[in-house]
Amino acid sequence: MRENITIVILLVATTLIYSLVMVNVYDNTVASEDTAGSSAVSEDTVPSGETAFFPAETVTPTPAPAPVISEGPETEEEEPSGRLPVSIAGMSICGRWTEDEDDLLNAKEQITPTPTPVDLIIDLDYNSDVDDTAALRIAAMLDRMGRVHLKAAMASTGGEKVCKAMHAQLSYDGYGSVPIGASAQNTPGGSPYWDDLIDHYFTAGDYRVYNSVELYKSVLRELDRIEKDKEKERKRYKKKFECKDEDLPEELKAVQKLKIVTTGYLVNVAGLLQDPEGYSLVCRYVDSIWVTGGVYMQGDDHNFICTTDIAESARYVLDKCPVTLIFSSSASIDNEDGSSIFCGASIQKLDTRGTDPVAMAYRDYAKANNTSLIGGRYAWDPFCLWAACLPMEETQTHLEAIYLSIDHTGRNRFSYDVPANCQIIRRNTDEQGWYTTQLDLLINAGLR
Ligand SMILES: [Ca+2]
Repeated sequence: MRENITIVILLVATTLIYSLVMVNVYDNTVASEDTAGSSAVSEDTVPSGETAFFPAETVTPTPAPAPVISEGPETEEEEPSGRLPVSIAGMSICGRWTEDEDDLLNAKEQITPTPTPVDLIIDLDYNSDVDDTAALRIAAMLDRMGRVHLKAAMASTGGEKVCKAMHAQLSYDGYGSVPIGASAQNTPGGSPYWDDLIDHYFTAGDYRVYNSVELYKSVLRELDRIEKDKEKERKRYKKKFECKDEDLPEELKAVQKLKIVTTGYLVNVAGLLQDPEGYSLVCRYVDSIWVTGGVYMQGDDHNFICTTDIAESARYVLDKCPVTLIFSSSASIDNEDGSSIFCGASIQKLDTRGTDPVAMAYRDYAKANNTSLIGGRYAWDPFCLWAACLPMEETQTHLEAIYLSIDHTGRNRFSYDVPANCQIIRRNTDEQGWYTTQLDLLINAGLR
């Protein structure tokens, strides 16, 4: 009896295996016939039962893996050359590179996700120099990677063109919905790259522009609403568990705050602090303000001295700012031998089609100034933005307490002789190439 059962089981199993083999042979034959003459599997030749090559528009987004910028494991696997392998979802970026001249694309550190992305407002002059475009690109890429939430982009230069140009770049990077703040003081300005960016990438559809002080307040009011809801939760929790504030879970204790990074003039931030509601909101919901500016140990920085109003704005912010104020001074990107961190060289090489807005801006700037940016441009703005948004152990930076004074002309002076009133970003190492690589990887991540 037992032998009969065994024979029956064997027969059934053999039949099943035969059926499966034949189905597989049939599917492979069909796929092979459909793809004759082509080594690639096309969207039209999806083997039955497989989902790997669905047309892009039908792919259901899956939870993103950890964003990684890394050198990657040493394997025999062939790497594509000529472009960084970048996932459009922005969740996987590999810094490996096969061409010797592009060795600066070999990242030596990893960027890993933070549990809670930093809410960020970036405030740019986006006119007189071109590194603002690199800073805006890095802000968008860090958002794409889940490292920041880019809540708004402010222009500290006046006029509508600068707002349209910023919107154009953001649109290219998929961030056309980010609201734009127009200069609170309508500081005059012009730029060699605005027209090019507007002509190529401006779309009116999702263009939203506001007075920058009003936009700052609007974003901060949203944090106020979140905090008020959280306060109700805290009360409910304490009542339910009959406990005190210190017994609350960490996620209920924490107040959500944002970071402001300026890469231009401080006119908008000064306007925000002069506004009573704005000042109150900054006190409660701004973690820190990171400012690109300051000549170390003393000197004339364009971001402080450009006009009398700009100088007064810088003085006002330095004097009145109620939260941590951090400066990315010349010492942040300069070595003592006078050399500096540059970035933006590789995006120009990689943009072979001439369509990337950051590369476009670098080329326009070089042409207008009758110079070459083949080696990149000073990394003043992108460095400050990058250092502000990521943990300092990742950016190989630290903060140093210092005293800063700014006179009526905007001329600044740092000093260690008196109690500190701010901090400056310092690098842990003089290896400028490492910092260039980190910045360029993020800039290049936006390349299509
Ligand atoms: Ca700038």
